[in-house]
Amino acid sequence: MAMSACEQVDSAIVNRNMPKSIKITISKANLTIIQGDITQQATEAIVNAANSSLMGGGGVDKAIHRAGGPAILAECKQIVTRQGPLPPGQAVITTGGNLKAKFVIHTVGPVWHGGNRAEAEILKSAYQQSLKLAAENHLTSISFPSISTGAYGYPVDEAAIVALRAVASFLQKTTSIREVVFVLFDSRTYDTYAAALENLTGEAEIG
Ligand code: AR6
Repeated sequence: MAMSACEQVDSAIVNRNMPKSIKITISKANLTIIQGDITQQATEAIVNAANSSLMGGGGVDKAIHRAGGPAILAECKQIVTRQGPLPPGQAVITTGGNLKAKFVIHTVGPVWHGGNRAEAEILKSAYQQSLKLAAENHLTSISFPSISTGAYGYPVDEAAIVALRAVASFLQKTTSIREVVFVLFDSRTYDTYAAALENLTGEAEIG
């Protein structure tokens, strides 16, 4: 009895310290989910869950501008001067400044209003426009945070399904992109994406 209690304690410690990740293959690309901080990612681009002003904010937006330095905001200002505020569901690209990632792709997810204001379409578009922009710039790897599920209030379980489906359907087409990583900040968000990914891989479309 004492022995098995000990083993349980050991395995609990191992599980707590184990890096969490799941990787699947879709067409020619890997899709990975991990728990972590997106500012530390070394993919060619990382995606920022920005707001339409592109002037920074809280959450992942704040973390990216802080880690990447002022060159990112300088380019965002030029973009807004040129084309105005960025509508939800659209994406633009800037330098990554001091980040490991060479580029930041800024997109704006929907604010959650209950689900009847085209939130799912806008969220899908935010992912797909970001991927399209990456492909147009001949990039091969990109990391995403969980867009809209922080300050914008989108329920994580619903957002995870939209996000994974949007990426999976993009990767099924011909594209330069070979690696997509979802970098999920907290364990509840990671676990929700892990469950959604397991459900989706059970479906023929991305098996
Ligand atoms: N790495 C990865 N994910 C992160 C990080 C990080 N360093 N920091 C936070 N997250 P949010 P939204 C997670 O609020 O809901 C901003 O003020 C966070 O835990 O950043 O799209 C913008 O300027 C959550 O799971 O973005 C906009 O005004 C996820 O990133 C507004 O918030 C998204 O949370 C956008 O809201």
